[in-house]
Amino acid sequence: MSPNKNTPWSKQEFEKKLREKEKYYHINHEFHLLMNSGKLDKPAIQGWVANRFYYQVIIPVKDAAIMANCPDRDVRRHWIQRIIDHDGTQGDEGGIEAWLLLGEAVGLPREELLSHKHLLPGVKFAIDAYVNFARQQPWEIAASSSLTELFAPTIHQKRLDNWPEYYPWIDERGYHYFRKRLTEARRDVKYGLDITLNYYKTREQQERMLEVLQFKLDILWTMLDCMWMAYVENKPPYHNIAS
Ligand code: AHQ
Repeated sequence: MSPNKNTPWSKQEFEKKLREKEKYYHINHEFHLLMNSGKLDKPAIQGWVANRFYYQVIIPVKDAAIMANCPDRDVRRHWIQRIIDHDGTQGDEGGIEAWLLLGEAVGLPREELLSHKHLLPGVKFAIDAYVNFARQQPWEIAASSSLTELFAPTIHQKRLDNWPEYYPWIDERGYHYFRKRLTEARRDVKYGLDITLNYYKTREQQERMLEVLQFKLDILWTMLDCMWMAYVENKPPYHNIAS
């Protein structure tokens, strides 16, 4: 351990501090605990797929914002792959298309996802906070906020393991997205971690990075808080207001 609170952490210590944030990852949110134990009903699964669609379409916009702020050609050559992974390219329709297939697999037509008619206001606010953060922060800080994906492979694997058993009504063609992310997330994390461990030099900067990661963890957690109110408590915004 570094001797005092002003000494920068070694790269190993810094990475350990980042990974210690895993307990705050949204896999531990009660919405995901219900989901991964088969206790969500169909409207709740559909609501989650529809609301997460806004996150999926915003990710490439967020990554383009990072690239727009990044003057380093080599970094952009790496980072552009994230946009291609979601927007697709000739011969690979990409993650947004795969999520639309997930929508159809849970019984939601493409138009319903594309219209964002199910998007909850609080989910939109949380996700818009992420893309605005990426637009306004130095590219290295915005890039490091993607490191919640340190914990993502487990969450995709859990869905692949649990959903077929608990939600047999879901067409298995919808699972392509989760399989795709298992490898893409691991590749993205390697590069994102390299940028992060090399960019934050002083102890103060390293402590700031832990706050940046907590900000992104808060975004993911808050999204599920909104979905809990709407799909578990059945109390979406204005549920008690006579129309
Ligand atoms: O499907 C996800 C994805 O493409 C990304 C990109 C990355 C980022 O740039 O912030 N984060 C992320 C995540 C995806 N899926 C989430 C999930 O629970 O399925 C996890 C999320 C993340 O951990 O940030």
